[in-house]
Amino acid sequence: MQVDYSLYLVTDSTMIPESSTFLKQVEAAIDNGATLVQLREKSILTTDFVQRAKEVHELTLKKGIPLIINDRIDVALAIDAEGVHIGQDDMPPLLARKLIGPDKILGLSCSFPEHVKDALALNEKEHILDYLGMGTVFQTQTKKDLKDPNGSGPSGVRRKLQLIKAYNETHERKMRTVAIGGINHTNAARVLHDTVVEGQSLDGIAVVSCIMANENAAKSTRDLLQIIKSVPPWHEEHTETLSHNELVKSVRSKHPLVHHITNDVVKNFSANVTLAIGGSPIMSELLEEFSEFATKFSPLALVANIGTPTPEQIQIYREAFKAYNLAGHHIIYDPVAAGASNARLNASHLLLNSGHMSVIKGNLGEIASIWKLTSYAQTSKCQEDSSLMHGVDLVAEIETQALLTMARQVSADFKCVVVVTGKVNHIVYGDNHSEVPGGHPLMGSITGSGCSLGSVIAAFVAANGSNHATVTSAVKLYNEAGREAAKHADSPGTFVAKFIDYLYKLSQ
Ligand code: 3NM
Repeated sequence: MQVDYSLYLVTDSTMIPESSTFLKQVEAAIDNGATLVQLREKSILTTDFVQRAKEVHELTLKKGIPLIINDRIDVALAIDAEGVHIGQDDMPPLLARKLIGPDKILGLSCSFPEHVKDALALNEKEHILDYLGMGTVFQTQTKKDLKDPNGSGPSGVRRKLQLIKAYNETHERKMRTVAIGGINHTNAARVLHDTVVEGQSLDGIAVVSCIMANENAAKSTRDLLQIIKSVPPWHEEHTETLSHNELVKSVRSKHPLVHHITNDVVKNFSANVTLAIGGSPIMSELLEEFSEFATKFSPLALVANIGTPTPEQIQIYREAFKAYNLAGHHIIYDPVAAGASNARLNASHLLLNSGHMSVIKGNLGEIASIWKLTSYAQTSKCQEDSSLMHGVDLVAEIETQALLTMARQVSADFKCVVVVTGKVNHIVYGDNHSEVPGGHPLMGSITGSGCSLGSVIAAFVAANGSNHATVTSAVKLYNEAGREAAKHADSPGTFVAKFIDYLYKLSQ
């Protein structure tokens, strides 16, 4: 049976809005695009479970979509449901398969990569499992006894998909996958598109409260389906190729807003850099206004410069990411000193799971730290190289080839342009790679010269879209201004003024 897993409704009768009933919610979902249904009842009498299963089965049969019963194989057999879903602590999959026979659908919850490995190993000998439910992606109130209550984020799903990919490449009968846990309209696109590893993608998303607790379950289902079917703005192909001069010019003519959430020490400088190239800076950490910015202003991009990531700051970034992703605006992520401490790396882990970034910019040490958060980190030999680096500054040179591999893998996992700054800057996006000569040593003696490159990239990306050429152009302009300024200044103070001047002059 070819099953469409794209929008998997898991029911819960404890969260129905007062204006509706359990069956009405399920029917609304089925009529508006749910592609399969799992009946999940945790505290209900067997007689009631069977009755409910029959009622739901009638609805699913009418639409020709499968009904899966959670845990209760006896109920599934009693009503001849199309399949069963089991958890790690339920009936062992091997026995479950024996009981339901070879033709029914069998799914298993997998919270950790080890669960996935075990499930795949089980399928090596004979066909046992059809699909894996991969959770918990984000925190959720719906299920209480979760094995991974904080959620693995998209990065956790990628790790599991790496395993699935290896399996599916060598097996005719593919293991299918859905992600579950805290998925809703604000994050479904990210879950589906940002988790793809080298062509292996999820087959669908599974949701409970997003439909079952919704006052308008029909609309909620339709909206989810629309998200599933469309390409998010950050994945759209950019076919227009503008020259460097055209890209520079368009920043001045479009006058993009660049919202900075950045550290105090660079705010003034970053604002001046933005103004010099024709952008308009906003420095705001007032999370109440982020949604308004995101819906009201365009072109607009956000610079998220991770200064000191306190819990309050993290909350501010997360609110901003939500608002900007939802409105389709670009975010430039600058993981300042990401490898200096575990706390900083954990903050980046959390933040990169909280939103889609269009560009990640950092020096070699920072990008190597971010690489540790990728699904490649466990297996690749780059790990040895990355352990040589930490903090804001690079403490060991690595081969360009290793650097590029790391940058490519960060780009592949986070689906973004990666800028590795240094004596030579590397810009990597998918198969594209460009090298841009660095600025001048005097840039290292003023504060904010690293951070405000983020402002320039943001202005370029807001005006021209996030693609390899646009980001390369921004890096080129910035470093050229540094080199030109140094020709007319031999000390840091004068250099600051000349640098701003040359950003202004070169962007005319
Ligand atoms: N299983 P919602 S999370 C049923 O992690 C279930 O395996 C999970 O509910 C897992 O869509 C979950 O409302 C509940 O967040 C998901």
